[in-house]
Amino acid sequence: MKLGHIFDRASLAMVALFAAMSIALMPQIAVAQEADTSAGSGAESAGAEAAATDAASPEAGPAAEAASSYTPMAPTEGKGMPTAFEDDALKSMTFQDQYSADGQYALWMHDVILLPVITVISLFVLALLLWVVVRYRKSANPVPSKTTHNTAIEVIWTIVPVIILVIIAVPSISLLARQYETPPENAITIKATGYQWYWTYTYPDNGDFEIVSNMLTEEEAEASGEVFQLAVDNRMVVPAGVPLRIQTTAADVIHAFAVPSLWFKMDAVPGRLNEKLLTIDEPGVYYGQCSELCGAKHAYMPLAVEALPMAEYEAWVRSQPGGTVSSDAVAEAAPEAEATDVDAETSEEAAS
Ligand SMILES: [Cu+2]
Repeated sequence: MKLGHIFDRASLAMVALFAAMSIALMPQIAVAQEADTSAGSGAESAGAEAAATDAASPEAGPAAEAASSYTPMAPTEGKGMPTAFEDDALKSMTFQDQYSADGQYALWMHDVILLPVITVISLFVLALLLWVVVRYRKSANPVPSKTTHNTAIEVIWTIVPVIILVIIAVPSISLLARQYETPPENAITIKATGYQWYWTYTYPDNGDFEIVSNMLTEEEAEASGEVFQLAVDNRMVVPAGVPLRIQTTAADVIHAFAVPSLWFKMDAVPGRLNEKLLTIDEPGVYYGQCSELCGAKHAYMPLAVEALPMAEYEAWVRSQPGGTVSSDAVAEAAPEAEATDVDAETSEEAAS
C-alpha cells in the first residue's frame, strides 16, 4: 500500500466523519434558526424601546431603590467570580465552578476528556522527539537510513487520530446540541440590553419594568464588600432552579452578555433579539462582563446576576414599580374578563 493511498483513504474517512456530524447536527441548527426568526419579530420593538430609553439619562433609570424588603445578597467568595492567582494558583488557571447543567457538562468534558487527551498526546510527541534526537543523532548514524515506507506505522498514525477525534466528537456535539435547546413555553423572559456602557434588564413577563445597571465606583464596591469592576448598583435578579429565557439586544454597538460561572455567553446586537435558555442551579451572585469590545469603557460595564428562590424573586418583583407576578395576574384576570364582557354587550346594544 502506497503512502499516498493511505492519505487518500484517511482524508476520505475524515470527510465521511464530518458529513456524519453535519447530518447529526442539522435538526438542532434548524430549530435554533426557527427560534431566531420567531424572536426576530420582537426585534423592531426592542429597537424602538432601546431608542426611547436612550433618550433618558442612564443614571435616572427606575432604580431598585423602591425595594422595601429586598437587600442585595452578599456574594460568596470564589463563587460566581474569578479567583486571583495569589489566592489559589490552580483555580485561577482553569474555569470557574459551574452553576448550570450545561456548564457542569462542559467542565466535565474539559477535565475528563480534553485535558487528559491533550496531556497524553503532548507527552507522547515530546518522548518521540527526544528519542529521535538521541537515537538517530549524526554521530551514532554515520550512514543514514534510506527507509521511505512502513505500512504498519502509517496505518496506525492514521487510524489512532481518527479514533481520538471520534471520542472527542461525541461529547462535543452533544454539548453543542444542548446549548441550542429552545426555552420551554413557561420560561421566564428577561431581556438584557447593552448600552455604551451599562446594561438594562427588562422583565416582560413581570409587568415589563426596567432595571438600569451601572458599575459601582471603587469606593462604593469596597463599601458593599464586592469586587471592583464586577460590582453593580442594580443587579439582574432572577429565580433559581427554573428555566429562564434570556434575550439580548443592544442600543448602540455590539455588546456581549457573558457570565462564565453559568456557561452563558451571547452577543447583544443592535436591531436583533438573541435568545437562549438558562437554568441556574442554586441561589447566588454570579458576575460577568461585557465580552465584545464595545468602546472606551468596555471594561466598565460588568454584569451581576442574582439568583433567588422563587418566593424571594416574586417578592422582589412586587417591590419594583409596575412589577407583577403571574399568580397575581390570575387572581386579577376574573374581574377584568367580566368587564370586557360588559363592554362588548354595551357596544352591541349601541350598534343595534
Ligand atoms: Cu459592551
